Amino acid sequence: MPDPLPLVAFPDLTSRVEALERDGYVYLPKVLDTEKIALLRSRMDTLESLPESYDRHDTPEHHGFLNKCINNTFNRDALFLPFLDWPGVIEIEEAVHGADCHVIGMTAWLTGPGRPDQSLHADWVAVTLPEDVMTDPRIKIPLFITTAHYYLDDLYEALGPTQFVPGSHQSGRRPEGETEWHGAKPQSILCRAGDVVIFRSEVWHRGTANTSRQTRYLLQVHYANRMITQKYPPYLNRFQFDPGILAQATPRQRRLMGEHRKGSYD
Ligand SMILES: O=C(O)CCC(=O)C(=O)O
Ligand SMILES: [Fe+2]
Repeated sequence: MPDPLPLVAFPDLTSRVEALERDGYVYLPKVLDTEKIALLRSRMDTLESLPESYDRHDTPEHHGFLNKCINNTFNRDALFLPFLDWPGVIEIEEAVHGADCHVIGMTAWLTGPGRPDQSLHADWVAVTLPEDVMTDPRIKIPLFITTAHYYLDDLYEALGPTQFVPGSHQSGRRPEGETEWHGAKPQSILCRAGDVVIFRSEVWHRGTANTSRQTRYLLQVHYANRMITQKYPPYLNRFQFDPGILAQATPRQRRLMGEHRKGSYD
């Protein structure tokens, strides 16, 4: 078993942004306190899945293991609204995606005992390029999409941590059935409850098997450059912002949800 992924807490915004660009991920310890973690977990327990929103709620009884995935969480309960622009995270996101960036999705995800390994994947590779082009120092691929993972458990191998393949965001492509990149193998993120890891969509990664007797709780917030639009299902006039939630949203939160200044194509 390879060592866990090195988790370095960089001291300031500049070095955190550099880490995200260079390493493909950045680690932020102790972002949430125990009270907030407990609140989020209990609210995630009670949220009900809406099949039309592409939510998922597989149960151990009917599907072999718990897999509950709730989309648009910011719109389901005001507790989640501040996670559009949580302090410490939003500064990094605005630095890499621009001050006019979007939150393109927010998901509460419970994975119970029996959840199998995911296959190694990249969430999105905007431009596929040959490796020698990727390693040319003149080439710097912008960060188009990143995800902030709010871990709500102390992670250990049996709980099914996320694994990253270090350096794989420099491959210029998605993995094609491979399990390593230039000898680098998937390494587990063994962080503490309340820690956050932000990663580029090009990083080869996977969620791993939950062989414990415990459910893993994860909040995912997906950010993107302004030109990339929100993915809030259901589509074609059926997604509705909750008026009560919208009434509480700050101008920045409204902008993250799509109330941006007019630009090309608007
Ligand atoms: O479950 C995890 O830790 C990672 C999930 C993931 O990468 C995905 O579903 O795209
Ligand atoms: Fe993924």
